[in-house]
This record gives sequence, C-alpha cells and structure tokens, in this order.
Amino acid sequence: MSESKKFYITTPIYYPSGRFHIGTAYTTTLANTIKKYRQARGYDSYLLTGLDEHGQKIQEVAISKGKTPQEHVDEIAEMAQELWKTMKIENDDFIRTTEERHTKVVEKIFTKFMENGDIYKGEYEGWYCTPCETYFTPTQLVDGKCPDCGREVKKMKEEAYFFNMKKYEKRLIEFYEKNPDFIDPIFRKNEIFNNFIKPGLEDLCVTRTSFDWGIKVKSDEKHVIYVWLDALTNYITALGYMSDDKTRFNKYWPADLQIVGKDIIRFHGIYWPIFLMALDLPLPKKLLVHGWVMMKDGKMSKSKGNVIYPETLIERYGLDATKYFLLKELVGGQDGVFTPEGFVERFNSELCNDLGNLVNRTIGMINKYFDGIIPSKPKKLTNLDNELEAFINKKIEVVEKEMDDSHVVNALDEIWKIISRANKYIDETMPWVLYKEKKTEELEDIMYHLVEVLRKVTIMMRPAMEETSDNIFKQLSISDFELKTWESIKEYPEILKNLKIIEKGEPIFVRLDVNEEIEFLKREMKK
Ligand code: ME8
Repeated sequence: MSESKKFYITTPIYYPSGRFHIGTAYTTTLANTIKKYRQARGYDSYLLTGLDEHGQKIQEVAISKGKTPQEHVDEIAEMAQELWKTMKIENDDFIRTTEERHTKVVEKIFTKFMENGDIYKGEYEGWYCTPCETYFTPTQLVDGKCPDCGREVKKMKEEAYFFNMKKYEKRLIEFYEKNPDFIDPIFRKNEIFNNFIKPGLEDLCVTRTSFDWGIKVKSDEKHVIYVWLDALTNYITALGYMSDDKTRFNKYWPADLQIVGKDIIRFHGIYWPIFLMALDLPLPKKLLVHGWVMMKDGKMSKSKGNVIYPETLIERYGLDATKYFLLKELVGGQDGVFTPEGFVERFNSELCNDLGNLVNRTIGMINKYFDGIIPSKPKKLTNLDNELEAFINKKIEVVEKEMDDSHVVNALDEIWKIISRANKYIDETMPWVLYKEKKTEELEDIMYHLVEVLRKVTIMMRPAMEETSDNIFKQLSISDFELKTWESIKEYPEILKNLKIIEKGEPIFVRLDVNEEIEFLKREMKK
C-alpha cells in the first residue's frame, strides 16, 4: 500500500470522570464512520481513541468515591472499552495517559522543550477554573465566570513553568494564512483566529503544583505537567513517537483528521500546532470541529436529570438507529438537540418509512412476482430507467465528495435522497399494475433497478450502519464480495441475475409507538 493511502484519524481522549453519555458516543461514532469509509476506499486507516487520565478533577472524583486515582481510572477504562465494543467501534489503539508508553515520552518532550528554551520557569497568577483546569486572563472571563463552563473562578498564584507561545505566534498565523481550510467548518476557524490568535497569544502555563496526580517534571518534582501538554501529545505517543519502535509513527503521522468538539478547539487549534512546531513535526491535515449534542434545557448534566446514555438507546432501538440519530442530529459544526420526540420521529420516518419501506417493498415484490429470483439487467432501458441511473450516478459523486470531506451528515442526507427517489420510482412505475397486465419484461426491468438502487444504498451507508447493511445484503442474498465493494456502486452489473432473495425478510426497523417511546425516554433521562 502506498504511503499516500493511509488515513490516521483521532478522537479527543476523554476524561474518565464518569459514564460516557451520547455526546462522547457521537464523536467516536463519527470517527468510526469515517474510518470505515476510508477503509472501503482502500486506505490503511487507523483510528485512535483513549482516555485523559491525569489532573485535579480526576483525583477529586476518585477521592469522592473512596478510591485511588489509579483504581478509578482503571474502572472507567474498562467501562469505556466495553462501550466501544458494544458500539462496534473499530479503534486500532486505546491510549491511556497513565501508561508508561505515554508518560515516558511526555517526560522526554518536556525535557526537549526545556533544552530548546521553549519552556521557562516563572510565576503564574490568574483566574483559575478548577473543573476546567484552566487559567483565564481577566478579559477572557464572561461576567467574571469561566468562559467555558460558566462556573466560579478563583484568583490563584503559583510558581510554574511556561511554554513560550509568543515565539511561535508568527508561524501560527502564517500557517493559518497558508492553510485556510485547516479547521472545518470555517466559521469555527474564524472564531478562534479572530478571538484568540489575532489579539496575540499569551504564554501557556504547563505545570501545576496544586495537585500531584500527573506526570512529574523530572528535574523539579513538585511540579506536575499540566493536563493539556500531557493530553495533546497522546496523538503522537500512541504511535510510538520518541520510543524504540517508531514504525507506526513514521507510517501514520501527520494525522489526516482530528475530530474534536467545539469546547476544545482552542487547545487543538493553537497549542497543539505550536507544540508540534516546537518538536519540528508536521501538523495534522485537518481539524474537524463539531457542535454539542444538547438537551432542550441546555447541556446534559446529571444534576439537571437530562442525561441519556448510549446503552439505553442501543438496548431498546438497536445500535444502528442510535448511531443514525446521532450522526444526523449535528449539522455543519452546529449544536444538535436530543429530544425523545425527535428521536422517535426520525426513527419512524427515516428508518421505517423511507429505508424500511424500500427494502420491504422491493423484497416483497420480487418474491411475489418472480419467486424471489432477481431478474437480470434489461437489454433496453426506458427513459425512466435512464433518468434514474443518471440521478443515482450523480448522487454517488456527491456522497463521495461529502465523505471525502468527512461530512457524514451531508452524505447521509444524499443517500436518503436516493432512497426517496427509489420509493417514488415504485409509485411512478406501479409494478402491481404491470403484474396484473402481465407486462413481464417491464416488471423485470423495474425489479432489477430497485435491487440495484438498494445494493448501492446499502454499500454507501455501511460505514455508518454496518448491521443494517449486512442485514439488507442478507435479505437480498448478496454475498459476493465484488457486489459489495465501494467501487461496484459505479457499475450496473449483470451478475445480479438469478440471485435468490430470502423469502420472508424480517423488517429492518419496526415502527415505534410514539407515545410509549416518548414516555420511556423521558423516564430514562430522569434516572
Ligand atoms: O475535553 N456533544 O475531555 P472530555 C458532543 N480530555 N460531543 C461531546 C459532548 C456533547 N454534549 N460532550 C462531550 C476533554 N463531547 C479532554 C480532551 S484531547 C487531547 C483532551 C465530546 O471528556 C467532544 O468531542 O471533556 C468533546 O470535545 C469531548 O467529548 C470532550 O471530552
């Protein structure tokens, strides 16, 4: 496989503070979908996720549970990996910042920064937000409170090490000017560029003395390396940077896509590129920033009683319905909202009515009209067929472009347009009338095209919804690898003929009782 055919994709490493909610599941699902797409396109794609296990907040959570920080993070690490297994996330590695392969390299990176004069010792005074573990300057505060979480901040002063951000300011600006698409979407880039980069960078405090759950500065042990320097470097330590075996690092770095929520864009859009510049390493190719999954009454929080966990949705509605909802809800880097009503509505209309109906009608008709045997490609195409094929070919191009840009929600929208078009094709051609009138050739033609549309749709949605895709393939009795490849969606193969469709397929999504399910979800949110 050639060098250019690799695709390295990362999620943030999450804090192991407690159970993961659907927000965390969203980022990981999105990353996994893009990984599966790249794989389908022949890339050697590599997905990294993991946990950010150090810091005061984690230490406090552990103490409140009567555990040591290590015991606590071990427990959450198990839970997180269990969840990703349930969600069929195919991460290639799971990095934990307490692992030696990480801590040793962070020590080396810190030493290198010291030697190069990028880090110096000074005194820090500022407004500190304990939950966010971040200092703010007075101008960054919003109404005197933390600009990120809105909570109280405390004025604090401590001896600390600083990273000389100013030294790299010019280079960072030049980088953004040369790479205006680095952050996607552009409005998120403008936000950080105009609000944080242009006004001038502050040096960043990279150590703390107020807690000890972290990687110590080797030469000055009362200082602990502050979580962001520790955390951000996971993307390279996981690959073996500065270790004995750099094979994966040499193969996969720079990252092709780093996905983060809007809450941590500053760290990934400013500090991370600068750390990489200081290490003389290439920068990631793209930072994809998404909004938050919100609830009607704002952010998800246990105290508000509005949290929904992925396991709840998966157990009741299946993995693919859960993933589909999440992937569809966040559009163009903006926030999305989870409501029980919205979830049930999307399930019934898009999964049952649109996709489910196309599958059921197609399979039902082929069973009824042709004893389940898929007819072969017609010799002569009607105007309607030509129009349908042209429509689909065009849509395929758009889906590819959107997936290449990692805009999964747009790609799904386009795939669903094909589904609607195919359902309309059934209404326009009225196969039941042709059957009555014994117009067999025409009927064969329509059935062939319906199976073809379904086959293509099934291939295109597979990166996002693997279980459903495999189920449809099974119902269509398509097992031949050649008929499932991404490349094959650009063809109308003849080999479909004589495939025997399974006689009575289970409906892929069963319609939900609206009131009952809304009640169920509301109860779950209050638990
Ligand atoms: O920030 N909607 O960890 P974290 C969508 N450890 N995405 C959400 C979300 C929501 N409601 N809530 C969380 C950290 N996320 C650091 C990261 S990286 C070097 C260190 C997702 O556990 C989203 O991707 O707070 C967000 O950026 C991330 O989880 C924050 O996870």
